[in-house]
Amino acid sequence: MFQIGVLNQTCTGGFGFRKTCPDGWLKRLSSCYYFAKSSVTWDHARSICQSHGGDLFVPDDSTEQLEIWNLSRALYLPWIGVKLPYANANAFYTVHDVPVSYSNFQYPEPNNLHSELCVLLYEHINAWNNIPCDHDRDYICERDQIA
Ligand SMILES: [Ca+2]
Ligand SMILES: [Ca+2]
Repeated sequence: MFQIGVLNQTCTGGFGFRKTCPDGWLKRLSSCYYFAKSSVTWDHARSICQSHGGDLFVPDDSTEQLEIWNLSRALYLPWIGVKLPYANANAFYTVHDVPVSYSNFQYPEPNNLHSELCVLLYEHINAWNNIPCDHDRDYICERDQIA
């Protein structure tokens, strides 16, 4: 049930040295991204990304954050691969099981750390919000480019 993304791109490879992305994925920076207009829970979104060779999108720095946020604004509050490991934990973790090295919350977020464990992108500002993981939202996947 991988749904058609809001963005599409024909990836042109063929020169050997040039890395590319699978159909439907957008090549940007050093990754491939999939913008999914599909309202699902955080866990469900993650499993879909994983089943297609990636994981939920992890913004690693302000450059990646801004670029992908700008491209995602047709989505509804998309999930990203950042989560509190348990209620009231003292750090958010990426889906790669490391504490985030880059964070983009803006005051008063992150709030409600006992019940809002999963993170998404706002549409109207370039910032993160944490909300309950069982809400249905769109999502963004990220995967490695293909050699
Ligand atoms: Ca990334
Ligand atoms: Ca929040």
